Amino acid sequence: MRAYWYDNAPGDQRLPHDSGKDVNASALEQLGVLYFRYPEVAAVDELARERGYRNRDEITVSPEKMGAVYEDKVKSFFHEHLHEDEEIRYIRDGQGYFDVRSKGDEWVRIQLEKDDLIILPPGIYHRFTTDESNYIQAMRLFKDEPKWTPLNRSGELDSNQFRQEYVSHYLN
Ligand code: KMT
Ligand code: NI
Repeated sequence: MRAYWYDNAPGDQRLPHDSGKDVNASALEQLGVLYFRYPEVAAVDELARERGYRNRDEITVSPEKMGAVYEDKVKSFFHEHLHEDEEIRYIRDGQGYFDVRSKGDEWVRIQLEKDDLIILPPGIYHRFTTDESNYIQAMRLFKDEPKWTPLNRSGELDSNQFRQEYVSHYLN
C-alpha cells in the first residue's frame, strides 16, 4: 500500500496521478479508512469473524475476464459515490487504486497490491480504478445483506443519514 495526494492532472484515470506527496496510514485512519496487510488468508478469516463479515466473493476486473464491457465497467467504478455499508476489499492479485476524499475534499489515491486489505467506512465518497496493467483480482467481504449500491455524489445525497453520520464522525 502506498497513499498519496492525487495530482488532478488530465490524463487516463489508470495513470498513477502521483503528486509525490505521501499520505500515511494514520491520516487514512482519521478519515475512517482502515488498512491491513495479510499474507495469510487465516488472518482475514479472523477479521471477518470479529467484524461480522459472513459472506465473501471474488471479482476479477480485466479485459480477459469481462470482455467488451471492461472499459465501461472501469469508467463506472470511477464515478464518485458512497455506500451505506463498509466496502471491504482484499487484493489477491494484480493492483489498483482506490481514491477517497480528504477532509478538505481533495482526492487521496491509495495504491493496493496483493495481500492488502482495505475497509472504507459507510458514507465516505470514493472511487476505484485499475491501473495500467488492467488487472486486479479481489475478495469482497460483506455482512448478510450488504447495502453497497453505489450512490453517486450529489447535493441531495448530503442529507443521507449515512453521509451525515460519516461527516459528523470524521470530518468535523
Ligand atoms: C468496487 O467496488 O469499486 C469494486 O468492487 C471494484 C473492484 S474490487 C478491487
Ligand atoms: Ni464503492
